[in-house]
Amino acid sequence: MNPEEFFSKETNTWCPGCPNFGILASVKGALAELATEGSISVKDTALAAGIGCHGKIFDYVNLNGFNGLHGRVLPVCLGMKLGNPNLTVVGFGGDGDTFDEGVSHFVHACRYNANMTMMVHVNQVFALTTGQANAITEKGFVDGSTPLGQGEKPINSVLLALELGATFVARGYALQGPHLKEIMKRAILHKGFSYIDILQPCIVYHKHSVPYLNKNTYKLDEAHNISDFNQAIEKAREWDYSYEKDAKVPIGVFYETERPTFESQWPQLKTPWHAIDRKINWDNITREFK
Ligand SMILES: Cc1ncc(C[n+]2csc(CCOP(=O)(O)OP(=O)(O)O)c2C)c(N)n1
Ligand code: SF4
Repeated sequence: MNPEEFFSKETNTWCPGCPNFGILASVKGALAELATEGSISVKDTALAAGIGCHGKIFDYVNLNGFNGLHGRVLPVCLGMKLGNPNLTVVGFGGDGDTFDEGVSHFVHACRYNANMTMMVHVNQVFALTTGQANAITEKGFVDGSTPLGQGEKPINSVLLALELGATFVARGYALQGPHLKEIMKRAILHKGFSYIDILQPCIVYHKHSVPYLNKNTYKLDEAHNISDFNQAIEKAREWDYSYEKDAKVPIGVFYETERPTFESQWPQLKTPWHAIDRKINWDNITREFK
């Protein structure tokens, strides 16, 4: 299958050169390769996205799904998964979307371990609303809403996912497309909740991160044992999402483990109730609203 089979006719309104284009190309490539290998069925793959620059990806990948409210990607993904556990479900969130408005959903998604993938575009600002500081913005960042500088330390989102019990935790870089595509494939194939922290520097409102990330990212290799939780924590602590020190920024898979998925523990889902052909009389149901 060719990645361009996911081409959509929607006009792309991302800024020219935005690293979101790298994420888009990687997603299309990953889905096309998984479909070609027979690991996923395109008709049984569903996307969800939040609101923000990242959320526009929903319009640019020609697949079924649901573009929900700001911060509510994960409840939408879980709803789709419980509605039809056979679906391959992939969510796209912004870092504001996921770690400000929707942070409680993230906490519980990591705990629940439903079999789905969450990809977060980490650009360290609320980009669509013109670059305000969010939960991953570094301390000291100055913009129109924080003229005296952001006062709080950023959340270390990889560390948070690990501590909360996500069973697949990785970080990719939008400007390292082929590497990101491989991470995406592994995340989608993982049985359980997969989290990918995608560094996606906004070249308008957070452009200082581009040279820093280009210089400081490095790929985790075989020396890193992905089944060793303590090693994963150690790697996650190498970079705290700030720019004061010349810290190394690991990208790749930090951790992968197995535990029962949320849906496998629901007795209601043992019979394929989602496939039951229910006899619904729409006239009766909707009569009072007519
Ligand atoms: C509940 C709610 N609060 C606020 C907004 C306004 N809003 C729309 S997009 C956005 C910023 C999105 O930032 P982020 O999630 O980091 O995504 P990015 O634009 O950076 O990709 C905000 C605050 C909204 N649409 N809904
Ligand atoms: S504002 Fe930033 S994140 Fe949004 S499209 Fe432009 S470069 Fe990309």
